[in-house]
Formats: sequence, C-alpha cells, structure tokens
Amino acid sequence: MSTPSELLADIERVGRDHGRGGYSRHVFETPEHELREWFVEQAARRGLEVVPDGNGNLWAWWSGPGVSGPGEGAVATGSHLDSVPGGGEFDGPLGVVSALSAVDRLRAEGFRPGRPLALVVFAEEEGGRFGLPCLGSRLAAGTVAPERVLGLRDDSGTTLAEAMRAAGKNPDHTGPDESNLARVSRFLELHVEQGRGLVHRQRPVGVASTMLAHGRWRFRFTGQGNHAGATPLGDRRDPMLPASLLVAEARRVAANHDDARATVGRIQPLPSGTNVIAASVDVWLDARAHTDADTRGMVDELHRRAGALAAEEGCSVRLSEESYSDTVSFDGSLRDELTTMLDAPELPTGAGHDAGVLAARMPTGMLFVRNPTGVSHAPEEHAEPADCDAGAEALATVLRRWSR
Ligand code: HGY
Ligand code: MN
Ligand code: MN
Ligand code: MN
Repeated sequence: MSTPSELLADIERVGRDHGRGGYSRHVFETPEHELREWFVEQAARRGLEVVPDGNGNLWAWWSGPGVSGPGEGAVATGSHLDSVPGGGEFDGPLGVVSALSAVDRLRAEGFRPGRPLALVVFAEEEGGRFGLPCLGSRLAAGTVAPERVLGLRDDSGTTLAEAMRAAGKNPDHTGPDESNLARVSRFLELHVEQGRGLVHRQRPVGVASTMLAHGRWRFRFTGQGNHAGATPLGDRRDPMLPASLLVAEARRVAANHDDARATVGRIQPLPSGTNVIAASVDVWLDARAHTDADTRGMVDELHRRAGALAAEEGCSVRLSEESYSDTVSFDGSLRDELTTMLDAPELPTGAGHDAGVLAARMPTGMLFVRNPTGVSHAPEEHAEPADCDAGAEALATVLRRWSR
C-alpha cells in the first residue's frame, strides 16, 4: 500500500521542473507527459483498466464483479497533473495520488466495488499552456466545442491540435465523452486547500460548499511602436501606460465588490524591447466574485476605465473573454452526506476545479486537505504527510460507501 506522500515523491522525481523553481507541468509537454505515463503504470500495477478519452483525459477503471468496463451508476474520483508556471507540488497531484492510495487501502482490506469505480486525470485544468482552464473536463462534458479550442495557441504558437498530434493523440477524437463520463453518477475530487480555512478550523480535511464565479479576460492596448530615444513624450501613443494603470484599477475596482478578487499576473508587450515603445500590450485579467453579477460587473467597469485610459494616450483597447465559470454551489445532500460521514467542516473555495465542471452534470463533491501555508500556485504550497493520509483515508471511506 502506498501513502500519498510516497506517491508524491514519485511525482517530484518525475515531474519537477528544476529549471524555474517550483513546478511547470504544462499539458502534453515533458514533465506532464512523463507523469501521465507514470499514472498509467501506477494504475496498471493496481489492476485498473486505463481508458484514455479523446480529450487527453485518462480514466482508470476498477470494475465491480461481473461488470466489465464502464457501467451504469459508476463512481469517479480524480484531479489533474498539470500545473501553473512555477506552481506547487500538491495542486492537482494530491487528488491523483490520494485516489491511488485510497484504492490501495480498499484492496488491502479485500474490498471489491459493487459498481465500477474510476480514477480520472483531467487534462489542462490550469489552462497554463492554452489559456482555457478545465479544458479536458469541459471537452468531455461537452461544455466547450472542439472547434472553439483546437486552434488555441501556446506561447510558442503551437495549436492544441498540433500539440495533441505531437503527443500521439488524434484531435479529431475530441468532444463529449459518452463512453466514460456518461456512465458516471457521482464524482468526488480531493484537492489541497488553497487558503487557510482548515488551519483556522484546526481540522485536516474539509468538504467544499461553494466555488467562486471566475473568468479570464484579455485587454489588448494598441498604440504606435516607436523609438525610445527619438520620440519626444508629446509624440507618443504608448500602450504600456494605460496597460500599467489598469493593474492598479483592477485592485481598486475589486475592493468595491464584496470579497471580490481581480488579478493581473501576466502582461505581454509587443515587441518587448528595452529601447522600443511597444506597439501593443496584452493584459490578462483573472476576476472572481461570489456572484456572476459581481464578477461581470467588475469586468464591465474595468472595460470602461481601460477605454478612458487608452484614449488619454491616443491608444485603443480591445477586450476578449477567454474563459468563464459561473459560481458553483455543490450538491446539498451530497455535502451533508460527506460532512456527516467524515465529521468534516464545510468551507468555500476561491479556486476553480474540474469538479466545478462536472457539478453541472452530476452530484459532485470536493474534499480539501489542510495546507499550513495556505499558499498555492507557488512552491510554498504544502500539506503535511499526516494530513495527506487523513485525506486518502477520508476518500477511501467515501468510495467504499459509494461503490458498494
Ligand atoms: O485558477 C484556478 O482557480 C485553478 O487553480 N485552476
Ligand atoms: Mn491550480
Ligand atoms: Mn487544482
Ligand atoms: Mn537603432
């Protein structure tokens, strides 16, 4: 039987990108590709039948007696292996290794599922390479169409379709996954907590109540590229000025909405030269709030401000929405069942997850494992081995009950 920490040691050995500190596991690229192969090998070692779907997701089935492959009313658990650039060790992988460890615990006691049980690895949950979070689960659930995403490009200009081909996958097979997902009746994702709610509650494991509405938008400011030395200030149309002012505006506007969050973590001037006035500047906004209205209200206000800031500098601005997820309130009876079964507190999540996509399709829940730093999307993300064990034990408890 492997503990989550033992399996995470494998993840670190295989998946750490030692180049940039922290982890940068981008979908279909090394090391994420190596981690997929590691997962397939771990699943096979446990007698699970791995059934990749056409979207880059991996389904490892533990079928009940007399049931071959996916069956009606199946139960699924899982998370993702990809990361944000320079991310942490636990965001995603903890859900995957805890699922493997939970299967070990159930097998060790001689448990046999009465209905099929699937472990799932979803592709591109972070949207770190192609910009659309929960790409794999959205394609599988049919909430985004292949033709909308196969042309998405990464920073090198490679399209998703090209990246899939390079990884030996046929992009023509992307789309709703009726062979796996359609048969599943309940989904549960275990995830490291991103925040300190469990630290404050002094508990190792919690149950998700709600997920913030959240989305990503790109503001493209366009001015006139020019020479840094030969262009007097009065002759400039420098898009970097409104772009940089927008960052402060985002913080100000978010502060005017209840517990909202607006983040600019990425700015891309073009052509990006030290002695060059940029021709254009892209500013990516991540905006989140407790309601759809608040989230979209913030973006609308920022769009108006961006237009005014651009005009002051003789520039223009174009806004495009790259992704959006409405707020999620997880299935009430399932939350009650989990909090009772596990004697665990409920807590909200400010982060998005594949479980948020599946929640629109079936009764879905999330378990969180305490993170003493509360930090995530950074190398300081952490969970203690004893809390990881408590998480895997809780997951095994639920899977035993659900797949009897
Ligand atoms: O951005 C998020 O909330 C998640 O980590 N993808
Ligand atoms: Mn994340
Ligand atoms: Mn995650
Ligand atoms: Mn020159």
